[in-house]
Amino acid sequence: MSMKCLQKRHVMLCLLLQLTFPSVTADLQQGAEVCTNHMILPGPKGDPGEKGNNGESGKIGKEGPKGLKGDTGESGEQGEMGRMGKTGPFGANGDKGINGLPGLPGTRGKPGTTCDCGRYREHVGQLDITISQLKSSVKFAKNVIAGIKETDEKYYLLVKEEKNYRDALKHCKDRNGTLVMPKDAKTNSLIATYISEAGLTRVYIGINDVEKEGHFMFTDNSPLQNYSSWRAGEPNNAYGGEDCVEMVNTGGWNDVECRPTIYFVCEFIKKRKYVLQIFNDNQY
Ligand SMILES: [Ca+2]
Ligand SMILES: [Ca+2]
Repeated sequence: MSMKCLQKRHVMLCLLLQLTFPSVTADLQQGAEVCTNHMILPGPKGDPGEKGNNGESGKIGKEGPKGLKGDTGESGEQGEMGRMGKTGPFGANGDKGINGLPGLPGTRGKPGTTCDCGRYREHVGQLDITISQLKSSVKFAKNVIAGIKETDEKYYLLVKEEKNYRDALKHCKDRNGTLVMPKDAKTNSLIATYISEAGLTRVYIGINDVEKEGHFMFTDNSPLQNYSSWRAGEPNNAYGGEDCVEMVNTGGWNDVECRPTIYFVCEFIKKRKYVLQIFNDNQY
C-alpha cells in the first residue's frame, strides 16, 4: 500500500485516503511520511480550449398560456354623418282650422250684355245628334261587315237590333233603303235562308195593311200582286190589331202587331251604292 502511495500518479489518491479513513492511515504511518516528503505539485493550468461550435437551434417552445385581458383602449374619433333615412309615411290629417275672417267686398262688376247662349245650345244639341248618328252608323256598318245577302239588283241586310215596325222601317229608310219586300219566290227564299242561317225565327218585312185593313201593301206603296207566302190561316188580323207582317224562318208570312220589337231585314237597290255612302258619308 505504501509503495502505491509513493508512486506519483497515486499521490492524490493517498491524500484522499488519509482524509477519509484516518485509522487506516495510522497503520500506514511510515508510508504516510514518505507520501508527505515526496509529494509532487501539479503543473500549471493549461490554456483554455478553442471555442466550441454553435449548438443546433433548440426546439420550438410550447404555446404559452392565454395572456391577461388588455386595458380598455382609447375612444375612437367621431364617425362621418350617415346618409339620410327614407321618407316616413304621411301623417294623419290635421284638424280643420277655424274659418278665416270674411274678405272685403269686391268692386262692382260691369253691366252684362245679352247672352247669345241659345246659339251655343243649338250647336251642342246638334253635336249630340251627330254623335248619336255616328254611333248608329258604326253599329250598322258592323252588321254590314258581319254578313249581307245580295242579288243582281239588291243588297239585303239583316239588322240585329230589336225595333218595332215603325222604327225598323225608319232605320232602313234613313240609309236609303226600306224593309225587305219579297215580291217573288226567289227573293222570299233568299230571305228565309238568311233568317235561318242567323239562327232566328222571325223578322219584320216590308208589308202592312196600316192604310186599309185587309189590303196589304209593300212599303213602296205597291200592292201584293201575283206572289204571296202567307202561312196557313194568315193573315187573320188576330184580335183586330195585326197590321204589320213578319216572315218566319221557313219563309211563311204572318200578320202581327206593329208594337213588338224584333229584328228586321232591310233592302237596298244597288245602283244607289249605299255601301259606299255608309262608309263615306259623314252624316252617319
Ligand atoms: Ca190587319
Ligand atoms: Ca196573324
